[in-house]
Amino acid sequence: MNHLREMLKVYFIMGSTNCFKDPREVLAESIDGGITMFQFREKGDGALTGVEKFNLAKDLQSLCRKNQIPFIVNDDIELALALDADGVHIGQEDEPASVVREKIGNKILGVSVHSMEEALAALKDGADYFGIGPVFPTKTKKDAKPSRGTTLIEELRRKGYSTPIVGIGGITTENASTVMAAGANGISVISAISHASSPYEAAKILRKRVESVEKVI
Ligand code: 3NM
Repeated sequence: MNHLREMLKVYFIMGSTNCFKDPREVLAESIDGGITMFQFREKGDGALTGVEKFNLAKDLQSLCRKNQIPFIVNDDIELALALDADGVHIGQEDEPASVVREKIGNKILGVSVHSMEEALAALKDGADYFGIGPVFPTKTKKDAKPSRGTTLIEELRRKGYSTPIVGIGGITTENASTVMAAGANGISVISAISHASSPYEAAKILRKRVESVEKVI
């Protein structure tokens, strides 16, 4: 899936609780700046539910569609199916990846992994890409594990696994290149774009940083 590698380059994740202004505006600006994939992650204190969540997801998906940006849903398989999203991203605490794979057919399936064991299990269950983090300390996810740098990304590459990987957690315009150099195909960020005074500029700089690192995988 070489195409997926391209799509993972600048993977913007957010929901309404991550934004200081209308999420539609934030997403539109980030798309103009050059994000390559989007994940709707409506979580945390004050997160929307029910019809409000559905309507926001629909609006964000339609922005993505207009701009040929893949639209991925975090955790909520029913929402992903109802919207006919391009894919789903799940963590270790969600339904097993094998069950999710059955439900979503050939949609994109991303799985967050934190160890070699989790990575191998996710591969067996049909994951298309791994989210590996937190690479750096993050304040965005309250229950994030301690940051571990790029060790797991490097280990997977050293052992010859070519599965597409995005790093996540505390990634900024300053440190994005480090993650790419370790063997990731892209970076996923929430606050580096959603909290930026200009999501457009932030996305543009992140894209530049990611593309300035020569990829071997
Ligand atoms: N998952 P920011 S860290 C959603 O380690 C998420 O699996 C993580 O937000 C993991 O880019 C994280 O603002 C938060 O640090 C990322």
